[in-house]
Amino acid sequence: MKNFTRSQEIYRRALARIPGGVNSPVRAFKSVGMDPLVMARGAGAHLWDADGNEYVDYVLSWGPLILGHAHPEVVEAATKALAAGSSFGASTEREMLLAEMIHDALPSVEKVRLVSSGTEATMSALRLARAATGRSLVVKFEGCYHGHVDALLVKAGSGVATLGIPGTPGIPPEVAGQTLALPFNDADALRACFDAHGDRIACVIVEPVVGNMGCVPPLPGYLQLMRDLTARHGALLIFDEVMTGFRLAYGGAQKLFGIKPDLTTLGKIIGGGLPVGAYGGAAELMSQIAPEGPVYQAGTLSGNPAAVAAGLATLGILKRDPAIYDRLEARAAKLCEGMAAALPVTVNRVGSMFTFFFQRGSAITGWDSAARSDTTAFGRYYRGMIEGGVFLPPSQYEAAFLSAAHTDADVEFTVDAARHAAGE
Ligand code: HOZ
Repeated sequence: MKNFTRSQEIYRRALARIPGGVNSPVRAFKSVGMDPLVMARGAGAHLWDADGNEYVDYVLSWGPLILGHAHPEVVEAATKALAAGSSFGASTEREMLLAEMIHDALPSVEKVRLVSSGTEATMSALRLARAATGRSLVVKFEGCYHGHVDALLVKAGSGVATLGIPGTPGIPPEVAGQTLALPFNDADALRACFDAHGDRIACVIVEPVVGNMGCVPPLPGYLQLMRDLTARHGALLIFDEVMTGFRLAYGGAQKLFGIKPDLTTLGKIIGGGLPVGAYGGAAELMSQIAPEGPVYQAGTLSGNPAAVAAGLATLGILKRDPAIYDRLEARAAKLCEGMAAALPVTVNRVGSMFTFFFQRGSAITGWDSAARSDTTAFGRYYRGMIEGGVFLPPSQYEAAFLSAAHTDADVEFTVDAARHAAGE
């Protein structure tokens, strides 16, 4: 049995000063019947907790670490930047370079504003969509999560779904009332929504491949329907690519599915493991953002030198070695095949993003089907995987990730651990 004494000591002490002892609810491990693990160090695909236990890591900081922990080039870029001054409250050349790299990868993003988190990105994109259309209603999808933005916590996935938090305390009903939450992948519901409210909808915001109810891909034609309906009714289409951007392909989900959204939100990988978010779209639209236009949005640490340097280094490596995506695809496929054979699960996977849903039979296409999973069995398996040295998202309703640092040996180790966890 692993020893978690130090993790537990730190957690107990944290409980007195930090709500729930954690700085983000998804770190709580509540739904898997464990106390939170406290992490100490990461290298490549591996992670060590405060007691020195080693894990193969499939959380990867919830997605940013596509190159694994502490990639030498990323570390060097960030530390050099930091040594030259941690923040100036004024522009740096790197911000312009990152904006150019993002445009180069996602041509729909002609202009981009850097912020410090995915939440800031989606909040700002929403404000811009409302200002540009002069409308208030926002359409989102049940089980999608776009950060802790007031209007977007309605029927949200991720920690909200994992912890079974009902409603949205602290959010005025007038605000939540401006959000229409539809079942994902339900074309009829989307059509009916536009028939009823089309001229009042400012935007549709979607994770083009959902990660926050577990990994759920769009059904064929569904994103195109979104594109057609928003265009026809004068609403904006926002792709929340905080998770999928530079993860599913260098050009994100929009490249993979050939859909051009009006606005894109980014985060995670573009910061290389440091705090960065971004939102962008057509130049004309983005020109409405202050100081070019009247839509106000600002940030003391926006475009932070060390974070942007880490992001530039990460994107630079992905760009010069596009075969990384082929290797991720092949290794993730191998892992998922092995896990499907070892466990009573349905596996959803797109590229290096995947979830093992503890149920078999019908396809998992949205929140209702994801929520049919056996979370008790998931918890049992989860604890077995931790014991076996594998760190996965501590929730049935999250996506796991693979990095370029994972090896075939890591994959085999993981499948073996799953066989043991399943009681073979
Ligand atoms: N999108 C991440 C999990 N689904 C967010 C991580 C967090 O909330 O801390």
